[in-house]
Amino acid sequence: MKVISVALVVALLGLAACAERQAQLEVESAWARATVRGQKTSAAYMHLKSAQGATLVGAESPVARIVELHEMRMDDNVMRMRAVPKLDLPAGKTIEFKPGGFHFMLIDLKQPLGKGDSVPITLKIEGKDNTLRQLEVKAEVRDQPPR
Ligand SMILES: [Cu+2]
Repeated sequence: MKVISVALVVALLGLAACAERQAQLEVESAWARATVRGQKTSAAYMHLKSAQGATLVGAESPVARIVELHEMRMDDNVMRMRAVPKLDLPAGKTIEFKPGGFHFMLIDLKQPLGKGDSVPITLKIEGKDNTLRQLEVKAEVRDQPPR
């Protein structure tokens, strides 16, 4: 009888760990580009990895009136930027937001972004179970990408 109850506890713990992992999104190297005087837009970058797979459906930040997901891509030898409504984060794959690629466009900044500041960005993540979660990320303000 004792063996069975131990096994049950282990199973329950395993289940809890699994649910936790599903909620989790790994975020690394989050940074936002410092602004110069009068600049009203900037961009933020980070690496995202979802263990179970999820969809990034939006973002917001107290420092900008609007935050959009953008993608830069070459189009007939011209670098173009376009807004993407949402972005799939396949299970276990690192998606890099970086200059020249995906970025969070910070539009209509309410304050200048000074080097060394920390900018909160709230990511809106839709899980495979269709639940919407919010995750706050702190992006370090820098004038160049972290190495
Ligand atoms: Cu952009």
